[in-house]
Amino acid sequence: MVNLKINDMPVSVPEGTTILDAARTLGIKIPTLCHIKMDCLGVEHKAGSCRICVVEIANRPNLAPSCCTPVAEGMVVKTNSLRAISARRTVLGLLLSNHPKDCLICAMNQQCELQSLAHEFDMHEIKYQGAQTEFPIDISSGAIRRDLNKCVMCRRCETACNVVQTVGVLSGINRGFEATVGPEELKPLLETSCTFCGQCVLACPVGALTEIGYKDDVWREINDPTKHVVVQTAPSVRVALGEEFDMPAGSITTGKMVAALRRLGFAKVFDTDFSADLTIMEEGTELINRIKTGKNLPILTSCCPGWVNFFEHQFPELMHMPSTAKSPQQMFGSIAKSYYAEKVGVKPKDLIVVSIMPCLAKKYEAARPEFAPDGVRDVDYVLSTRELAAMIKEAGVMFSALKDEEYDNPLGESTGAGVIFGASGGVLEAALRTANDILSGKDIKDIDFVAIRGLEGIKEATVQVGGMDLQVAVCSGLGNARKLLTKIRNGEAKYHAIEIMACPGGCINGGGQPYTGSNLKTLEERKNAIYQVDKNLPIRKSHQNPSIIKLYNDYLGEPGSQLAHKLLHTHYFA
Ligand code: HC0
Ligand code: SF4
Repeated sequence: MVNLKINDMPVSVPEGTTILDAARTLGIKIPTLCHIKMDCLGVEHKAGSCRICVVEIANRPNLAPSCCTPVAEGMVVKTNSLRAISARRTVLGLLLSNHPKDCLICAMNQQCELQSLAHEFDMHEIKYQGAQTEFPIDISSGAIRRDLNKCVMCRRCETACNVVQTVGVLSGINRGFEATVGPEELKPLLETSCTFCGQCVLACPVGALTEIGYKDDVWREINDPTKHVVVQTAPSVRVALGEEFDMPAGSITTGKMVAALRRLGFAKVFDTDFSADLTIMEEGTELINRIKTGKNLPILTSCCPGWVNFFEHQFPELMHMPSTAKSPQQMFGSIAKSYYAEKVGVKPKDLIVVSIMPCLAKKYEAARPEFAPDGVRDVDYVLSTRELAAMIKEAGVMFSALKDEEYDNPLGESTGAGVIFGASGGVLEAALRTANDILSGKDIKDIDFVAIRGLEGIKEATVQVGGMDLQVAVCSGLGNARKLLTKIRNGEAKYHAIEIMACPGGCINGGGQPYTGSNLKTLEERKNAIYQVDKNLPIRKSHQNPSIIKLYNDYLGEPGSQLAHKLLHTHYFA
């Protein structure tokens, strides 16, 4: 242990502890901006670049950044000396001088860490006035908005992209006044290998990286009497939306969310969990066929669009491995614009499908040309969990006071297998539940594949399915995916099936989820809530979903049929 004094108080902490963490054990908060513990990502970003966290150390001539200065025996630290406070105020003043002042209309209004610091420091004037940088705003991707005029050079996005996701799109570029963080030559994101996972958006403390919003378009469609506007809600939205309304993390808000969506004016409120069940029918059939023939193993799940973008860019030689099944979001769109549109007698162009997703890559996925047969998109608009909360607030709906309501049918009926898609391991568990029943010809009761649950980045297990031992793996976070796929490419690992999700922990930690989720505890609560929803449901296997059975009987025929292939499968691009 190392003994030191902070603000005249003695403290003992393990060697290697930073002054910032040592101070926290004494209940002393040193302000920070660039520092972030992304504990859900297993990374601590301590660049020491913003200098907001500087402290005075006795007998050292310079102030030291506390986030990256380790404690030393006998050290005497002052966190609130006049010198430290003045230096912080100068740094903050300089940052504010070159920062746009449109806080009232910024997407990060009231969630911006720079704004909070200005408030905490009681700053009331911009001392330094001068030129401001003028970078063009990038909205090329339709998913992520990049406004580098707001960048504070904390480089958290760089850590999320390069260290956690290993995509390597973002780095420090330019020099002096033009210095910023972005892709090489400041290319539009669409022209880079960005996956649109949105982990950089979650990491950004200000409004430099935010999502591209579609709320206004959705309001317009809802209020157009010629349009029939339906909505689908992704599995993990229901366990995070409550955080936007000050409910504890892990609150299950399914019924309130459905009620709120009706009050916003959607004609029908449907569930992506329904089409997650449908995905299992198609992907599960592929899994069984590949196991029986021994060909194209391992099968890789393909429902996460960030992950699809990643393998298209980074592992094109493994393109035969991902399932060809569309994601539940896109399956929902295809079925809504065919089966459902026919049922209710609405032309596909007049049926508007809106998705509520925890994910920013879903915005990009919905806009991919292959998902717009005859020029009509299967999914018209994708809103994030945060955007849905904003719509609810804008409409004056008192979310916490709403009484639970049920989804509409037929595209609102789902099983426990559908909802667990929202947490890492859930897609594979759902597929195994179905494959086990089909291969054994039994209704197996023991359906909890706990070995593949949890927030760990890579999980491996041998599972018994249909009397066979299957080697499976689950991985979340693209850095982990890279590790696993490299082993597969080199022939160092053999599996039958692998689930991959781009965001660490799965969709519960998607780039469109409330900003409150960047700590492990919140993610644990969201994950536990997902499995609680599963446990509470009377049907927990996709192939037992009555609406899915009816869809195949009345419309699609068998899983893998010609029509199923046309509507529910896709192809990938190198
Ligand atoms: Fe997911 Fe999905 S589980 S990717 O995380 O598969 O976004 O929640 O909606 O499509 O169902 C996200 C979440 C979905 C899809 C589903 C899958
Ligand atoms: Fe990197 Fe993901 Fe951000 Fe793209 S969205 S820049 S891949 S972290």
